[in-house]
Amino acid sequence: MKNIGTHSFSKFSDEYGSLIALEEMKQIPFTVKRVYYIFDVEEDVRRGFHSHLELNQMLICVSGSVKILLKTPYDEKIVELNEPSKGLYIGPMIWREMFDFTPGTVLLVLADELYDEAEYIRNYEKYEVLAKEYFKE
Ligand code: T46
Repeated sequence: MKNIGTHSFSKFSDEYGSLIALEEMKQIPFTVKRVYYIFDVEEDVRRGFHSHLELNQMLICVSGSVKILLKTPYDEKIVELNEPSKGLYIGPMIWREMFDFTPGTVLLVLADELYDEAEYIRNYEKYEVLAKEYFKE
């Protein structure tokens, strides 16, 4: 699927525990301008329901598990994030919905731009029109 990628991060593990290091333009394929995390989500809650015009993000479930629906007018898949060494890259023009958060889940997100509500497409009909044009062969 275009503008989507899964990444496996190296883990430093020993008898004292584990550590994962993420650096921009290395494990993260962009410069990181913003970090946020989503937590305290009830099990029956579904979030997201939007796309971004240009934003690049890496989603990492540092604790617990969550499913992500990724959708374009031409394709659709669900990725489960359930380990801190797994990253889900989401590029521009991908509709996303996050659901099935297990209790205690923390979803960490690294983004290449500062927060800008004008860069969100939150209406699916509007998204579909723009995405059909964006993804057309
Ligand atoms: C995304 C998915 C994975 C801010 O003020 N600054 C921020 O950087 C962010 C991300 C959000 N907010 C405010 C905007 C809303 O009033 O926090 C509130 C909740 O945001 P939203 O409803 O957009 O949350 P989600 O979980 O639907 O989406 C978030 C990100 O917004 C989005 O970029 O890709 O997580």
